[in-house]
Amino acid sequence: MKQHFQINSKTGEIKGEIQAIDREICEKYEFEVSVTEIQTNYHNATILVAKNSIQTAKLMINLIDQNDNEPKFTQEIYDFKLRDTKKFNNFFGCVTALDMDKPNTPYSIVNYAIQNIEFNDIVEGVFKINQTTGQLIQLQQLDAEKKINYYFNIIAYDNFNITGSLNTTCLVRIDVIKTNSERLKLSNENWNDINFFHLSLIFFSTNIFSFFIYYLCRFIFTQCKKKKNLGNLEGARV
Ligand SMILES: [Ca+2]
Ligand SMILES: [Ca+2]
Repeated sequence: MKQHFQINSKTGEIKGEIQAIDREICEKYEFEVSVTEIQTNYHNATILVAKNSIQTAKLMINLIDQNDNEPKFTQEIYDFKLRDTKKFNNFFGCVTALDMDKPNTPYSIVNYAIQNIEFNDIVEGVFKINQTTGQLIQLQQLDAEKKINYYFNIIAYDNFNITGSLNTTCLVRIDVIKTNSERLKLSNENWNDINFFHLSLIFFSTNIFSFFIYYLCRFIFTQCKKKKNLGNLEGARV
């Protein structure tokens, strides 16, 4: 305490060492100040302290925050891998920056924005970031045959980017993974072949069964007819 604040014993003026005090380390200070009535005896050059002349008071100091911390990302580089089959409004990750200034104040509230760093490359319209949460969203389908990497910066800033705002940046690196479309196409063709085979088999089996039923009925009918003719012949003999 003593090294942070000093009092002028004659005027009562209190000074703090600005370099030594920081709200992020200690927000409140509390101490006692005493005042003493003295009497000087000029005759023999002595100082007398009057009885009951010492008074004390409590002093409480609350430090007002300053925006002296910039937001800091939890990582310098964020890597993501995206398949080129993913389409629209695909949430794929999040970046986070923390600010050590007083919580829930503009000095510590962090907002995010994308900074395009690639020459002649349009990240805008391909990716976007939620300004308040840092969530990254893919806006359109990617094509690994045209572009396999995207690089861009994200800036995190406090104090709503107005006077005295501090900021910092991180790098986002995205690899686009090619989906094996030939294999997918082949699989579809195989599936079609299998379906055709199954349908043919069902059709063939149905016809074989019908064919079997037809000959079974014909055989039974023939046997019945023979039996009937034999009965008639025996009746004629009698
Ligand atoms: Ca601060
Ligand atoms: Ca800050």
